[in-house]
Amino acid sequence: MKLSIIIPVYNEIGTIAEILRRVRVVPLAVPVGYGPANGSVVEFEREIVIVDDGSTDGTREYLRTLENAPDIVIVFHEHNQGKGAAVRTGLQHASGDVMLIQDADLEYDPRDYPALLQPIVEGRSQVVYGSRFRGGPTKTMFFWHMVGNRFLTLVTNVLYDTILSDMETGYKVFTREVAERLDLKAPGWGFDPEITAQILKCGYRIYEVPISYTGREFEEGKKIGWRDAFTVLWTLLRCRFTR
Ligand SMILES: Nc1nc2c(ncn2[C@@H]2O[C@H](COP(=O)(O)OP(=O)(O)OP(=O)(O)O)[C@@H](O)[C@H]2O)c(=O)[nH]1
Ligand SMILES: [Mg+2]
Repeated sequence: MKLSIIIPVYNEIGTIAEILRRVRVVPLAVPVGYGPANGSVVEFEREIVIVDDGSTDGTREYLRTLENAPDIVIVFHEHNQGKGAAVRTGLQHASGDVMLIQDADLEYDPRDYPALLQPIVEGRSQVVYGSRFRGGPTKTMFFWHMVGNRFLTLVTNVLYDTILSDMETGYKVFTREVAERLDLKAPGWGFDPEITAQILKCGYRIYEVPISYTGREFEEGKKIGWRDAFTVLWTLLRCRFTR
């Protein structure tokens, strides 16, 4: 099986080389402890799909130096369009059986990949989210971000009748079958609610596994702000009440 690791990148010159190093070295052997293949190990081939979203800080020039790497596909957006647009471009260029979204900062840890892939290889789910709120090792960050995350996840649960603990997580993993049913349109921070809404409206149950999380500080480039919560809320409502 092949894993496509989709990395949307916008002005991450401080972290792009390190995240690529981490993504490339992490072992992708997933033990199967369930179902007919119990006892076997599934080895994933890896494909890294990087989408530069119009970076202006040198990230683009750095990525140009990697264009001939055999394990990497790189796509450049002429202008900045937002994370949602970057992921959509990434999905269009991905050839794997399973898709995994990986942010280009260092907040999420690729060592969680085997745990994220396990419910898929065991045939328990087509969609897995890594949750920062299910007891994994996490750096304790901002109180109001936690409140915002919990609130947006609660709204998702009420509107779509589910019990997620972390709708906004960066780690979203799904099969090609799911990817082919998506019709993503939100260019920016509407990405997470839109993909979650479409997955749930298709009738898939999302499997959650605990992941580790090392949030960055605003001085380190953290960009998300409280205004972005309104985009998320609006997207949740729009997707719930329109087709
Ligand atoms: N902020 C931002 N990120 C983008 C954009 N396009 C692609 N990305 C990438 O999407 C990923 C998520 O962005 P982040 O800024 O880390 O978003 P976040 O983790 O929700 O918030 P912060 O870490 O607080 O900034 C990163 O890999 C970005 O480089 C864009 O237009 N804006
Ligand atoms: Mg981030």
